[in-house]
Amino acid sequence: GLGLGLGLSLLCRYLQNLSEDDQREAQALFDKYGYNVFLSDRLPLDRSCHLIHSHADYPSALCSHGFYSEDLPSIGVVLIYLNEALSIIKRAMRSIIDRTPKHLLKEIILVDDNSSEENLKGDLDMYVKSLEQEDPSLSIKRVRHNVSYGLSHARASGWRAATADVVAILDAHIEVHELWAEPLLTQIKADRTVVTSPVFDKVNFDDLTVIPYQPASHAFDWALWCMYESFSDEYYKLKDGSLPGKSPSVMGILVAERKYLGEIGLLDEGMKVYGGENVELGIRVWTCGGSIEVVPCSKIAHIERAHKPYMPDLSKAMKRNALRVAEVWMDEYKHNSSTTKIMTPFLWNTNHGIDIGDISERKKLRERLNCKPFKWYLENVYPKLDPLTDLVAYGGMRNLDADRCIDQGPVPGHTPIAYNCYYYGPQVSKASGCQD
Ligand SMILES: *[C@@H]1O[C@H](CO)[C@@H](O)[C@H](O)[C@H]1NC(C)=O
Ligand SMILES: *[C@@H]1O[C@H](CO)[C@@H](O)[C@H](O)[C@H]1NC(C)=O
Ligand SMILES: *[C@@H]1O[C@H](CO)[C@@H](O)[C@H](O)[C@H]1NC(C)=O
Ligand SMILES: *[C@@H]1O[C@H](CO)[C@@H](O)[C@H](O)[C@H]1NC(C)=O
Ligand SMILES: [Mn+2]
Repeated sequence: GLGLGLGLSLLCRYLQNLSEDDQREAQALFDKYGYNVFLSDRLPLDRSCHLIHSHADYPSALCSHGFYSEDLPSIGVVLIYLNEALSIIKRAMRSIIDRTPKHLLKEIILVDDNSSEENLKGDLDMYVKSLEQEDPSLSIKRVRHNVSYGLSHARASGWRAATADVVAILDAHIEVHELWAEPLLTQIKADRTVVTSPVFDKVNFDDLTVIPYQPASHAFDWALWCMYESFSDEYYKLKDGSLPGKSPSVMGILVAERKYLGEIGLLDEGMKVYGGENVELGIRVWTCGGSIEVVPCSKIAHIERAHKPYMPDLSKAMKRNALRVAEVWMDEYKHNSSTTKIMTPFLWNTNHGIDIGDISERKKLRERLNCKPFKWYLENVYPKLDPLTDLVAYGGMRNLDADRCIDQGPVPGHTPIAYNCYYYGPQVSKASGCQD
């Protein structure tokens, strides 16, 4: 979408300062990965100075060293990737090792979803070896797929390789902040049925600087595309921004008790490529007896990529995955006629013609866990998802003369702007983007 215009001009300014050869190389790397690999390759792996943040505004002692017990569950960190840049994966691992207490970090599990990049073989092996020499007590496991199964399956196979009490399933284009794990582990120790998410800071794809984001809950629209939503009114009345807030879903990254995640059905591995798995998890956790929290004291910096390396057009897989969610979890809300209309931009109407695969196992799971209806979820967990019963129309708004659509402008402010019509993401909703 739209941060793109602004971002590319930043990238251009970065490129202008390079020699012509370097410019060509940097541009080619950017086109391939969707972020500035040329710069990443030249930044230190432990760039802690960029990541320090202050919780001085918070009234409670939360978010500070000394607040958290030493006696917390152990954590295993799963990093999934498909043709991610080597320096980005190394920096993620470096940050996890440097910023997770040694007695809590049991393992790091690298899940390669069939990358073709050669340097993710030998060169990454060498880096892993050097980390093992540095700390022989840390277990670094490798899972390599010889087929790209997509995000859900990759995350699940990382979970299967884990042995720690708690599993953190992360993207590989992240850097964790100091004190990222303790707040999450504290919540999970108190309640094993809580699935947690850190707050993401944004890492610009062009200059790789870290932009802090305000804590917010993770939600989604009727196209099951994720977006940020405010916490409940009750939450803000407590006037302590360091407190965990209830969230309808997760954006993608999640930290949960390992066995509990298995008990409630892990992830829908019938989903392909990308999208929808986070919404499915959100609805399932809440309706089947658990809960989800975004924990402001825990922060992870995450690169919002300019484009994703999986395939040129993600929308087909996203529709397919979203239809699986609707079929299994959304009861009458999936064929309610006006709801169907809402979903039409994404071909959610009755004749979508998409083969969504076998959902019988997921339906059985829902029955076995005796999960509450979707209506309960709407009323109790996510009342801000408006059923739009008096909806007149839904979709992009196009100026016929200029052939331009209303869209969300760049940060800060997201002031509406006119932009090429692509009828996707913020052009049809206020969605601002998912993790992946
Ligand atoms: C490019 O170089 C100019 C002059 O040295 C400097 O002011 C500017 O910040 C640089 N831009 C980037 C993006 O590095
Ligand atoms: C897996 O990787 C191999 C080698 O790069 C490639 O030929 C094959 O197409 C990939 N499979 C899938 C399903 O992506
Ligand atoms: C892929 O891996 C599976 C199990 O690890 C193995 O049985 C199969 O032969 C492999 N396929 C290819 C094409 O390498
Ligand atoms: C769906 O239909 C029911 C009646 O069958 C109606 O009460 C409800 O308002 C409709 N909901 C939506 C989302 O349109
Ligand atoms: Mn991501």
